Amino acid sequence: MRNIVIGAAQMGPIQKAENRDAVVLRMVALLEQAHEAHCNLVVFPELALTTFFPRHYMEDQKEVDAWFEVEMPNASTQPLFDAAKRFSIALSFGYAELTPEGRHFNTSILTDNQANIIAKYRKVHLPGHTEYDPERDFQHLEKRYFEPGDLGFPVWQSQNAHMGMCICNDRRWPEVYRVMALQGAELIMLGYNTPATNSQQREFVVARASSEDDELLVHSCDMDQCNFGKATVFDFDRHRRIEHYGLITSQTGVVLEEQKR
Ligand code: CDT
Repeated sequence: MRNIVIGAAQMGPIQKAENRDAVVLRMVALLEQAHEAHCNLVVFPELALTTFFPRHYMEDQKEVDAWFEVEMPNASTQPLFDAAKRFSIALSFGYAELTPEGRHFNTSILTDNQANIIAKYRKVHLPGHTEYDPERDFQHLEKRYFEPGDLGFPVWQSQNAHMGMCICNDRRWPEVYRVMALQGAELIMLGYNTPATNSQQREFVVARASSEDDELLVHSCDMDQCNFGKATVFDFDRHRRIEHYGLITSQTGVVLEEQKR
């Protein structure tokens, strides 16, 4: 049996003033719980190390860049990597990545159980807008601060399973799952960061710094379930009808100018 015990590390709100060291302490506390629960893998949210800064409009690029990591691990995240290695737990978490060439991505990584980074994904589907929108109670400026990921949707072999990653808004696109499934993905790690309603956003943005809302949900996943029925009715490789799927890959229909942006 290929069993992976997975911890979904749901984190409460992170305030603007909360620094990375404080956030990493919260993440390490969740890792300790994961160790108690015998987790093999823990998945943290999108942009896990800071507040969700695309809510805030900034013009000064220096101010923007301060939310980004220029290397990983770094001094602030090293305690997280150390704890993961000590507990032999693989990690996946999201952060804002600034490359040596000055490119900005909304990124997530995967480590092996010795805290070595073995995989990286850069968010492809960036929601929101590029300019300040006075109509909105809360901004969503991912398109301003990031460029679309340039790594596609790769799949990696780790823990005896095929694994892929995507981030938040990517989850709304069936193409994402399909592209990874066609490469044999059995497990997709997906961190997200998205308050559901305006009033929830107001509460999170304005009022609370909530390590008390941090929570670990644990499930033991039998990866062999991915092969369920493969020999018979559910052999999707065999029963596909690609001659009928053209609409998925070709751009069709009416595309309004504003949708192209
Ligand atoms: N973080 C993220 O991708 N959130 C989006 C909501 C954006 S609202 C403009 C989501 O799809 O959940």
